[in-house]
Amino acid sequence: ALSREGLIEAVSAQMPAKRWKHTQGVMESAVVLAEKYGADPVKADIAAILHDVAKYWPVAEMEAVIRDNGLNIELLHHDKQLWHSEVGAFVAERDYGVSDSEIINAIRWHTSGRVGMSLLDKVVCLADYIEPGRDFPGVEYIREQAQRSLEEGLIAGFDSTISLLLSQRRVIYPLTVLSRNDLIAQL
Ligand code: DGI
Ligand code: FE
Ligand code: FE
Ligand code: FE
Repeated sequence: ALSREGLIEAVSAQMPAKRWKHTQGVMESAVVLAEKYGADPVKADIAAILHDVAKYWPVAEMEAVIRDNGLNIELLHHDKQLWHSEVGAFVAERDYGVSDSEIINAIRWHTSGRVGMSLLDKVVCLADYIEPGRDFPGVEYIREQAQRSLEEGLIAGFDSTISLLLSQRRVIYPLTVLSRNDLIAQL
């Protein structure tokens, strides 16, 4: 496996500067949330470094990796924006030598969430919403809710994503809704 510095070098080289800046923000927020809520900050940091590693892969390459490796084929029927987390989790293990399943899962579920999100899944997914560089409408409310609990923060985050998708008449990936409902059930 690569060292932390090696990972940073390899991942940052795969994306435009603005996406690397976002990733650095997610690293910072993920460590803060991990410390506040009792997750492992070292794992949060590594998952954050890698979470968007596949974000700029050509669509055809993402599709090939999903098909050729028995990943979640269902995703191919949904928005391409959802593919990079599945592909990222796979390449983190295959190409970057990450063997920790908690880290791999946090990468895999960072966009949609899942039913029964782990503590680390929640930290990374919420950090992705609230990192300091984010400035979409409603982000301040999500940051406030994130101070109350991981679940409140994530519900606010998923609600904003679902609202945006509704307003744009886009298809909602069912797992996004199931994740949001499951978080409400956890309150
Ligand atoms: O990769 P990031 O931009 O940092 O953030 P992300 O991994 O949370 O991806 C956000 C994108 O994914 C955004 O364009 C909205 C899209 N997305 C998230 N959930 C759904 C979705 N798109 C559809 N169509 N359906 C979803 O349920
Ligand atoms: Fe992402
Ligand atoms: Fe996200
Ligand atoms: Fe991200």
